[in-house]
Amino acid sequence: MVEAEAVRVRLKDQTIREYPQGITLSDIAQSISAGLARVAVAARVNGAVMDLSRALGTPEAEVDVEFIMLDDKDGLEVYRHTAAHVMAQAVSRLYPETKFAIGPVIEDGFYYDFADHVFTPDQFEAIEKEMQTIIKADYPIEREVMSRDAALIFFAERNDRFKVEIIQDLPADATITVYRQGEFVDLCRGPHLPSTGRLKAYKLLSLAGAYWRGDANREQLTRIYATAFAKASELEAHLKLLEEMRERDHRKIGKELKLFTLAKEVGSGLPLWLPNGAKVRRAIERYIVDLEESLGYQHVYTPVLGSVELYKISGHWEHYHEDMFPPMQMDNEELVLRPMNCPHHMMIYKSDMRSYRDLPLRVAELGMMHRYEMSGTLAGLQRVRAMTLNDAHIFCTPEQIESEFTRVVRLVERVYKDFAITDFAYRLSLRDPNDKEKYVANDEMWNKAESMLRKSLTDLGLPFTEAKGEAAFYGPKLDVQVKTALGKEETLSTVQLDFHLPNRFELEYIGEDGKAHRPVVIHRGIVGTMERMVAFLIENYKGAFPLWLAPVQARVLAVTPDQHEYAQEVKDWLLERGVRAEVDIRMEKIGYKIRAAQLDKVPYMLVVGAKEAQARQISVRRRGDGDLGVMDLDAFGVQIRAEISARG
Ligand code: TSB
Ligand code: ZN
Repeated sequence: MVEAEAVRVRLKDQTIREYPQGITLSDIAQSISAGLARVAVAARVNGAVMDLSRALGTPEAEVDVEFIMLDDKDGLEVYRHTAAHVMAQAVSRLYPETKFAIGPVIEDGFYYDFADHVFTPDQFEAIEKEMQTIIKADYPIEREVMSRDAALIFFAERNDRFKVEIIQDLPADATITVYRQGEFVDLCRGPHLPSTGRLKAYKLLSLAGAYWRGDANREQLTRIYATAFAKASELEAHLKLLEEMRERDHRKIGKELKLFTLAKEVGSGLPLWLPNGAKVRRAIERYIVDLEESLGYQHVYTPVLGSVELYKISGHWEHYHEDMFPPMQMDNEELVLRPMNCPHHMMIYKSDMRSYRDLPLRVAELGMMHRYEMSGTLAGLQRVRAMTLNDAHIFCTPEQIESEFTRVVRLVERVYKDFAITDFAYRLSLRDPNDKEKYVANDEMWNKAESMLRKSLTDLGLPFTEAKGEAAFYGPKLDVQVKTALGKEETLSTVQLDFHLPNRFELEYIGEDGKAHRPVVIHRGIVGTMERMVAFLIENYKGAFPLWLAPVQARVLAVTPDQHEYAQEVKDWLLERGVRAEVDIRMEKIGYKIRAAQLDKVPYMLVVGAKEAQARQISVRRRGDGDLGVMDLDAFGVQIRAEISARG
């Protein structure tokens, strides 16, 4: 008998232990302490995460072994990955016709994509129960290496079309592993927990549609989102957080406060602004147009349609085609819904002779545009197909770029302050030099524009991150990133440096030297699209808009029908003074009306009873502050108007 050679294992505390070759990681854990063996979920072997059932075979050098627990990110990932398998096993027991696509771990949980069975949320309980049975059975989870051919035969025999396709895409010499727990086998790279019994707290969360391989032309699948945590208390805390996020979702609040609606009959991604939402939007539009005019912007109006020719000149046709609605033929013209306002503004620039004295020329518009966004990405007002952008194109000389850019950044800061937006981050969005299709080809131009933007940001002392592949097709951008209630990152404001469109449109100005020069264009959206901004604000304020933006700023509540007339009078008086007011003259008790106004998040409730009516007074309640006492109507008018203009 040949004696097995020893494996030298270096543990995390740098101690070295020797074990017989072939020892498993779990035996090593056991040899250190029973407690460790109980809590370890996997191990890092020379940096690579592995199953505890793996044996150490290399006798030569030392092997670094570090046991991973659930407080380690990799550990939690292994745990959730096993949870995905347990969920799939439960599904295959309950609905044997189901076919399995992929089931990866994601931030805060995992999902599995399924086909051939129609899932509904009311099946979740049964699946969770079956998972419990599988956990109780405590099946060991076994890793098995298969050759590509063997794996193909194995999964083809089971008609697992998705797994077969995945294997077919792997190279011939790929090491393929499957994981087995009880009767369930899944193609998987692992690693996994040692046995199903290690799983504790888990929950199925939601259903969503998904495409096989994320490709809209391939088969549609059903995705079950779920999550798992080491402890029940952690799961509970997470579910509570999810609930709070859902409570803040602008789609939910938008419905409750009657701000906007979407109708299948109108079309996907085409929102309808209800009176309340329209009031908020109008307040924002007035605010930003006034502010921009005070800063030297020239507001214009241009049509939502443009000829295909225009977009061929701009380059949208070549680089942005996929985001555009298809063209329509009329007489001898081919027209498209514009996806951006820039080409129209280029033509405004070109409508007259320009000299250096006219620059910077800041052409602004609340410009409506249409984009063909993928249906799966549409979300309430956040991502739509018809949108209005607080847009401007600043035409300037190369020397003016820096100061104009700074002015725009200052404007962003000012607007965010007025809207009380504090949670945002700057992102320098660069091109991906390998993506030849998306970006115009001109290395020199890109290098120049990108380094100019980077320098300006550094000079301004703004903290920013950089992202490749996020630039516009014509130039790099400074994007202002925010997070939605559901945790998704979106761009709200954008400032873009463009040397491309001025060339394409052959823009010129006469310089001091009397010669023709080419201007530069800064594209910028401050409020961004009305749609995305209002979606963001709804979530930011949880529906409780500050006074200056609230759809209804004051609601007059009549105590009895005797005060209906006076209530109407107060409302009209306020309306005339530019305060968005309404009455509640329903046949309800005053307590009910106050609660209703609170639910509607109305900032001011003006209660009018017999006494108030007689003295031309109102009893004032403020959202969050309660009763402020009785006031003369005139005094209240002065106060609320001052408060509105202060945007407090
Ligand atoms: C700033 N030509 C520039 C403009 O001059 C432009 O259109 N830039 S953009 O493509 O980045 O779009 C401007 C802003 O519109 C984005 O930063 C984003 O805030 C908003 N936006 C883009 N797509 C959508 C959409 N589908 N739904 C809602 N808002 C959107
Ligand atoms: Zn533009």
